[in-house]
Amino acid sequence: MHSLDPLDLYSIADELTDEERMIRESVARFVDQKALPIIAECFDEGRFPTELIPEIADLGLLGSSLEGYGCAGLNGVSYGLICQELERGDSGLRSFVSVQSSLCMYPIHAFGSEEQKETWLPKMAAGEVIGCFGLTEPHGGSDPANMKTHARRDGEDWILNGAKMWITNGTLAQIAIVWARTEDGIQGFIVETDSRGFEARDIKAKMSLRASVTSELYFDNVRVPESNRLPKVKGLKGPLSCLNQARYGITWGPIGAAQACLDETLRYTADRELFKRPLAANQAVQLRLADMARRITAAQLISLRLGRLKDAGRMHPTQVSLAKWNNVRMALDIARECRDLLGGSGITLEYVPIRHMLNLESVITYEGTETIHQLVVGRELTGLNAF
Ligand code: TGC
Ligand code: FAD
Repeated sequence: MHSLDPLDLYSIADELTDEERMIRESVARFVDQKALPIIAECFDEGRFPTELIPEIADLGLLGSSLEGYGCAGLNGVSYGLICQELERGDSGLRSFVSVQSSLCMYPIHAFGSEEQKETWLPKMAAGEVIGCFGLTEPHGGSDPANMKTHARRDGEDWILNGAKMWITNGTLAQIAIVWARTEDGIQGFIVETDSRGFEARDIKAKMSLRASVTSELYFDNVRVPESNRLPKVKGLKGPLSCLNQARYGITWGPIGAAQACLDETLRYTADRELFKRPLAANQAVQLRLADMARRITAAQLISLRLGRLKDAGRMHPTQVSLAKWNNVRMALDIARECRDLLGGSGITLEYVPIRHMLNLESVITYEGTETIHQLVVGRELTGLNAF
């Protein structure tokens, strides 16, 4: 009966190059064989599967779109497909790779000295050094311009004081990219996490992104050498440029989460018989499934177009905002619908929707909340800043 792939109704796969298709397939294989068998248990136990890091690195997924320094130098669409397949497994896996690649390796590559690049990037690509990215502070993440963490010059060093909140990979990391206020504006520092005065504590009792490490960072007179300051950027555009990269990947990731939910729900509603017919044979159910396919297709087309714009050097931050808003909202709504269509079974970790649904509650908040992205689009349309 099927002539189209239900998870790819518009044959997006045909629009990919051979290399892009091969990358997607190799990450999909890794997710199917290595991640899916353990991820529900990791979520239940509230632990990130660190045992997968070496294979993630061997596949070239860390800093995959950077050139040189042991990185794979792939294009933007390939990075998007990597995010999509990882998030088909779990948002925590994609988060790990987003933070390492877009929020830690990217700023070193874009804003670091040659010495910083040579010191850190090859080890980060190999998964031997893990990074975290400290922008958000406890008093309000949406408004990073109101940052309190500060660094003052002391001879050849800087002295860092303050705190960061909700930091992915915080207690796993050997280095933290920390954004701090200085006399000369906001600047970025590579803070080695074994420095005196640095402390990272895990945030417990999370109901979302349970297979991911989320931490608080504290800096109590941490001494950072001038050689660890990122020399090539000043101001909020430094961290916001990193966010453009990560948010771009996040437009793809939730497509994978939504596909996983729809895939399982198609099988479940075909097998389950109620009122003497398969659940999927009801019009009210098919309307819901069709709507999911419609929204996934629209998201796929948006991300592919965005990726091609990125690879042509023409991606605009407002386009990223629209795509992040649309695609995360799409996936969260679909995960909730699928959870419902699975009835009571939908509340267990035996099926994927509730895990994706809970994860996506974080994804819609981090990297700019849904409202922030709506306001970015509003500002573009009207020329009026409503923040
Ligand atoms: P605004 O006054 O508009 O701009 C300040 C400076 O930044 C420049 N800029 C950008 N540069 C690059 N990319 C962008 N997207 C940029 N947006 C603005 C701008 O040109 C200006 O530069 P200059 O040279 O003139 O000084 O900034 P604003 O203060 O009005 O802020 C606007 C707003 C609200 C959009 C921004 O503050 C924002 O995006 N807030 C949300 C913060 C956020 O997304 N935090 C995310 C933290 S990291 C995270 O969540 C990681 S989760 C990781 C995971 O696990 O996957
Ligand atoms: P707030 O900024 O306090 O926002 C609260 C509510 O107010 C939201 O609904 C928001 O949309 C709304 N709001 C804000 N401003 C306006 C306005 N002008 N008009 C209308 N409504 C508004 N940060 C990092 O730096 N590094 C990380 O690695 C990282 N990882 C994270 C991992 C997880 C699991 C989570 C949950 C968060 C992570 N974050 C990270 C932080 C994340 O970026 C912030 O949570 C996010 O930016 C929102 O900040 P906030 O939580 O302080 O909410």
